[in-house]
Amino acid sequence: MKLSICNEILGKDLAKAAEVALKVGCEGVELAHFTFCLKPSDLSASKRAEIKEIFSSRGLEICALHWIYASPPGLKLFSKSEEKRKEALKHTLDVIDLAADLGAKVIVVGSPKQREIPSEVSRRTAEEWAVDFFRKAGEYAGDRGVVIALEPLPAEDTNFINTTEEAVKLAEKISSENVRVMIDLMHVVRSNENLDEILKKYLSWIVHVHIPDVYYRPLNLKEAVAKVLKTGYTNYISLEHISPGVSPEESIEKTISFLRELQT
Ligand SMILES: [Mn+2]
Repeated sequence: MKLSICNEILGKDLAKAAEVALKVGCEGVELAHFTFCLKPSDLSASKRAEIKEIFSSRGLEICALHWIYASPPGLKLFSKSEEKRKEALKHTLDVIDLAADLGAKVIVVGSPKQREIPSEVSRRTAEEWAVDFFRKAGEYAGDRGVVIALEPLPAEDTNFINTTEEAVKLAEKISSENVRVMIDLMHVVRSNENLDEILKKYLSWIVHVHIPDVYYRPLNLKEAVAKVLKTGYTNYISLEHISPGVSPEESIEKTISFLRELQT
Protein backbone atom coordinates (compact mmCIF):
# COMPACT_ATOMS: atom_id res chain seq x y z
CA MET A 1 0.00 0.00 0.00
CA LYS A 2 1.37 3.37 -1.06
CA LEU A 3 -0.10 6.27 0.90
CA SER A 4 0.23 9.97 0.31
CA ILE A 5 -1.17 13.25 1.57
CA CYS A 6 -2.26 16.24 -0.49
CA ASN A 7 -0.05 19.18 0.44
CA GLU A 8 -2.68 21.95 0.37
CA ILE A 9 -4.44 20.50 3.41
CA LEU A 10 -1.42 21.73 5.39
CA GLY A 11 -1.24 25.18 3.81
CA LYS A 12 1.49 26.41 1.52
CA ASP A 13 4.61 25.27 3.36
CA LEU A 14 6.09 22.42 1.30
CA ALA A 15 8.74 21.52 3.88
CA LYS A 16 6.00 21.19 6.50
CA ALA A 17 4.00 18.88 4.20
CA ALA A 18 7.12 16.79 3.65
CA GLU A 19 7.85 16.63 7.39
CA VAL A 20 4.29 15.59 8.25
CA ALA A 21 4.24 12.96 5.47
CA LEU A 22 7.55 11.58 6.70
CA LYS A 23 6.43 11.56 10.32
CA VAL A 24 3.26 9.56 9.64
CA GLY A 25 5.07 7.18 7.29
CA CYS A 26 3.66 8.12 3.90
CA GLU A 27 5.47 7.11 0.73
CA GLY A 28 4.47 10.22 -1.17
CA VAL A 29 2.92 13.66 -1.32
CA GLU A 30 0.48 14.98 -3.91
CA LEU A 31 0.98 18.63 -4.81
CA ALA A 32 -1.33 21.49 -5.78
CA HIS A 33 0.79 23.96 -7.75
CA PHE A 34 -1.23 26.96 -6.54
CA THR A 35 0.50 26.52 -3.19
CA PHE A 36 3.85 27.48 -4.73
CA CYS A 37 3.22 29.31 -8.01
CA LEU A 38 0.54 31.12 -9.96
CA LYS A 39 1.23 28.99 -13.02
CA PRO A 40 3.72 26.20 -13.76
CA SER A 41 5.36 28.09 -16.62
CA ASP A 42 6.60 30.67 -14.06
CA LEU A 43 8.83 28.06 -12.41
CA SER A 44 12.48 27.96 -13.40
CA ALA A 45 14.37 24.69 -13.71
CA SER A 46 16.24 25.44 -10.49
CA LYS A 47 13.01 26.12 -8.59
CA ARG A 48 11.61 22.81 -9.86
CA ALA A 49 14.74 21.02 -8.70
CA GLU A 50 14.47 22.73 -5.32
CA ILE A 51 10.85 21.60 -4.88
CA LYS A 52 11.69 18.04 -5.89
CA GLU A 53 14.59 18.03 -3.44
CA ILE A 54 12.34 19.01 -0.50
CA PHE A 55 10.64 15.63 -0.92
CA SER A 56 13.33 13.38 -2.38
CA SER A 57 15.79 14.36 0.36
CA ARG A 58 13.32 12.85 2.83
CA GLY A 59 12.81 9.72 0.73
CA LEU A 60 9.36 10.84 -0.45
CA GLU A 61 7.90 10.70 -3.94
CA ILE A 62 5.80 13.45 -5.46
CA CYS A 63 3.11 11.06 -6.62
CA ALA A 64 0.70 13.38 -8.43
CA LEU A 65 -0.36 16.94 -9.17
CA HIS A 66 -3.96 17.96 -8.58
CA TRP A 67 -6.09 21.12 -8.45
CA ILE A 68 -4.42 21.67 -11.81
CA TYR A 69 -6.86 24.27 -13.19
CA ALA A 70 -7.26 26.22 -9.93
CA SER A 71 -4.52 28.66 -10.90
CA PRO A 72 -4.02 30.97 -12.74
CA PRO A 73 -7.54 32.34 -12.29
CA GLY A 74 -9.95 32.25 -15.24
CA LEU A 75 -9.04 28.91 -16.86
CA LYS A 76 -12.01 27.30 -18.62
CA LEU A 77 -11.98 24.01 -20.50
CA PHE A 78 -15.21 24.67 -22.38
CA SER A 79 -15.22 28.37 -23.12
CA LYS A 80 -16.91 29.39 -26.37
CA SER A 81 -13.73 31.31 -27.08
CA GLU A 82 -11.25 29.15 -28.97
CA GLU A 83 -8.50 31.34 -27.56
CA LYS A 84 -9.51 30.44 -23.99
CA ARG A 85 -9.64 26.75 -24.84
CA LYS A 86 -6.17 26.94 -26.35
CA GLU A 87 -4.98 28.67 -23.20
CA ALA A 88 -6.40 25.80 -21.10
CA LEU A 89 -4.66 23.23 -23.32
CA LYS A 90 -1.35 25.09 -23.13
CA HIS A 91 -1.71 25.21 -19.34
CA THR A 92 -2.38 21.44 -19.29
CA LEU A 93 0.83 20.80 -21.22
CA ASP A 94 2.69 23.06 -18.77
CA VAL A 95 1.28 21.02 -15.87
CA ILE A 96 2.43 17.82 -17.60
CA ASP A 97 5.92 19.30 -17.94
CA LEU A 98 5.93 20.26 -14.28
CA ALA A 99 4.79 16.78 -13.29
CA ALA A 100 7.55 15.20 -15.38
CA ASP A 101 10.16 17.54 -13.89
CA LEU A 102 9.02 16.73 -10.35
CA GLY A 103 8.86 13.00 -11.02
CA ALA A 104 5.08 12.89 -10.59
CA LYS A 105 3.47 10.16 -12.68
CA VAL A 106 -0.13 11.40 -12.54
CA ILE A 107 -2.01 14.66 -13.05
CA VAL A 108 -5.58 14.76 -11.80
CA VAL A 109 -8.36 16.43 -13.77
CA GLY A 110 -10.65 17.53 -10.95
CA SER A 111 -11.30 21.29 -10.87
CA PRO A 112 -15.13 21.17 -10.93
CA LYS A 113 -15.78 24.81 -11.76
CA GLN A 114 -13.19 25.10 -14.52
CA ARG A 115 -14.56 22.04 -16.30
CA GLU A 116 -18.21 23.13 -16.03
CA ILE A 117 -19.97 23.13 -19.42
CA PRO A 118 -21.46 26.63 -19.77
CA SER A 119 -25.12 26.94 -20.77
CA GLU A 120 -24.21 28.41 -24.18
CA VAL A 121 -22.24 25.27 -25.16
CA SER A 122 -24.10 22.04 -25.95
CA ARG A 123 -23.05 18.84 -24.19
CA ARG A 124 -22.32 17.24 -27.54
CA THR A 125 -19.99 20.03 -28.57
CA ALA A 126 -18.29 20.01 -25.16
CA GLU A 127 -17.68 16.28 -25.43
CA GLU A 128 -16.18 16.66 -28.90
CA TRP A 129 -13.90 19.40 -27.58
CA ALA A 130 -12.98 17.25 -24.58
CA VAL A 131 -12.02 14.28 -26.77
CA ASP A 132 -9.83 16.50 -28.94
CA PHE A 133 -8.35 18.36 -25.94
CA PHE A 134 -7.43 15.29 -23.91
CA ARG A 135 -6.22 13.36 -26.95
CA LYS A 136 -3.67 16.10 -27.60
CA ALA A 137 -2.81 16.36 -23.90
CA GLY A 138 -2.58 12.57 -23.65
CA GLU A 139 -0.13 12.39 -26.51
CA TYR A 140 2.06 15.01 -24.84
CA ALA A 141 1.74 13.23 -21.49
CA GLY A 142 2.89 10.01 -23.15
CA ASP A 143 6.03 11.71 -24.41
CA ARG A 144 6.79 12.89 -20.87
CA GLY A 145 5.90 9.68 -19.02
CA VAL A 146 2.86 11.18 -17.29
CA VAL A 147 -0.72 9.88 -17.06
CA ILE A 148 -3.81 12.12 -17.03
CA ALA A 149 -6.44 10.87 -14.56
CA LEU A 150 -10.06 11.97 -15.10
CA GLU A 151 -11.78 12.33 -11.73
CA PRO A 152 -15.57 11.83 -11.55
CA LEU A 153 -17.13 14.48 -9.30
CA PRO A 154 -20.69 14.75 -7.96
CA ALA A 155 -23.36 16.51 -10.03
CA GLU A 156 -23.71 19.13 -7.32
CA ASP A 157 -20.08 20.18 -7.94
CA THR A 158 -19.90 20.14 -11.75
CA ASN A 159 -21.92 19.12 -14.82
CA PHE A 160 -19.07 17.30 -16.55
CA ILE A 161 -18.05 13.67 -15.70
CA ASN A 162 -20.14 12.77 -12.66
CA THR A 163 -19.70 9.00 -12.58
CA THR A 164 -16.93 6.51 -13.12
CA GLU A 165 -18.84 5.11 -16.06
CA GLU A 166 -18.90 8.56 -17.71
CA ALA A 167 -15.19 9.00 -17.09
CA VAL A 168 -14.40 5.60 -18.63
CA LYS A 169 -16.68 6.21 -21.63
CA LEU A 170 -14.95 9.51 -22.31
CA ALA A 171 -11.51 7.94 -21.85
CA GLU A 172 -12.50 5.22 -24.33
CA LYS A 173 -13.42 7.88 -26.88
CA ILE A 174 -10.18 9.75 -26.26
CA SER A 175 -8.39 6.46 -26.81
CA SER A 176 -4.99 7.48 -25.46
CA GLU A 177 -2.88 5.14 -23.35
CA ASN A 178 -2.06 8.12 -21.14
CA VAL A 179 -5.60 9.26 -20.38
CA ARG A 180 -7.05 7.12 -17.61
CA VAL A 181 -9.48 7.42 -14.71
CA MET A 182 -9.27 7.79 -10.94
CA ILE A 183 -11.74 7.50 -8.10
CA ASP A 184 -12.24 9.56 -4.97
CA LEU A 185 -13.81 7.39 -2.30
CA MET A 186 -15.59 10.39 -0.76
CA HIS A 187 -17.19 11.29 -4.07
CA VAL A 188 -18.11 7.66 -4.73
CA VAL A 189 -20.29 7.96 -1.62
CA ARG A 190 -21.56 11.47 -2.44
CA SER A 191 -22.62 10.32 -5.93
CA ASN A 192 -24.21 7.12 -4.60
CA GLU A 193 -21.92 5.02 -6.76
CA ASN A 194 -21.31 1.39 -5.87
CA LEU A 195 -17.62 0.79 -5.15
CA ASP A 196 -17.85 -2.98 -5.72
CA GLU A 197 -19.33 -2.38 -9.14
CA ILE A 198 -16.75 0.28 -10.03
CA LEU A 199 -13.90 -2.05 -9.10
CA LYS A 200 -15.47 -4.97 -10.93
CA LYS A 201 -16.08 -3.07 -14.16
CA TYR A 202 -13.43 -0.37 -14.38
CA LEU A 203 -10.39 -1.44 -12.36
CA SER A 204 -8.11 -1.54 -15.39
CA TRP A 205 -8.78 2.19 -15.93
CA ILE A 206 -8.04 3.32 -12.38
CA VAL A 207 -4.59 4.82 -11.85
CA HIS A 208 -5.08 6.89 -8.69
CA VAL A 209 -7.30 7.02 -5.60
CA HIS A 210 -8.28 9.91 -3.32
CA ILE A 211 -9.68 9.39 0.16
CA PRO A 212 -11.21 11.51 2.91
CA ASP A 213 -9.96 11.31 6.49
CA VAL A 214 -11.27 8.76 8.92
CA TYR A 215 -13.67 11.35 10.42
CA TYR A 216 -15.78 11.43 7.25
CA ARG A 217 -18.67 9.41 8.64
CA PRO A 218 -20.67 8.51 5.51
CA LEU A 219 -17.78 6.26 4.41
CA ASN A 220 -16.39 3.15 6.09
CA LEU A 221 -12.87 4.10 5.07
CA LYS A 222 -11.07 0.96 6.14
CA GLU A 223 -13.57 -1.32 4.44
CA ALA A 224 -13.47 0.75 1.23
CA VAL A 225 -9.67 0.89 1.09
CA ALA A 226 -9.52 -2.85 1.82
CA LYS A 227 -11.76 -3.45 -1.19
CA VAL A 228 -9.45 -1.38 -3.39
CA LEU A 229 -6.36 -3.21 -2.16
CA LYS A 230 -7.99 -6.60 -2.59
CA THR A 231 -8.13 -5.99 -6.35
CA GLY A 232 -4.33 -5.86 -6.47
CA TYR A 233 -4.30 -2.06 -6.93
CA THR A 234 -0.75 -0.88 -6.22
CA ASN A 235 -0.77 2.83 -7.13
CA TYR A 236 -1.15 5.65 -4.64
CA ILE A 237 -4.01 6.18 -2.18
CA SER A 238 -3.91 9.86 -1.36
CA LEU A 239 -5.56 11.66 1.55
CA GLU A 240 -7.29 14.77 0.23
CA HIS A 241 -10.31 15.68 2.35
CA ILE A 242 -9.96 16.78 5.95
CA SER A 243 -13.15 16.92 8.03
CA PRO A 244 -13.85 20.13 9.93
CA GLY A 245 -13.31 20.26 13.66
CA VAL A 246 -10.04 18.31 13.81
CA SER A 247 -6.59 19.70 13.00
CA PRO A 248 -5.15 18.52 9.67
CA GLU A 249 -2.10 17.07 11.45
CA GLU A 250 -4.26 15.01 13.79
CA SER A 251 -6.56 13.88 10.95
CA ILE A 252 -3.58 12.82 8.86
CA GLU A 253 -1.94 10.95 11.74
CA LYS A 254 -5.16 9.12 12.68
CA THR A 255 -6.09 8.25 9.11
CA ILE A 256 -2.70 7.02 7.97
CA SER A 257 -2.11 4.93 11.10
CA PHE A 258 -5.66 3.54 10.84
CA LEU A 259 -5.02 2.44 7.24
CA ARG A 260 -1.65 0.94 8.10
CA GLU A 261 -3.56 -1.60 10.19
CA LEU A 262 -4.69 -3.03 6.86
CA GLN A 263 -1.17 -4.09 6.04
CA THR A 264 -0.33 -7.58 7.14
MN1 LIG B 1 -10.45 14.20 -5.16
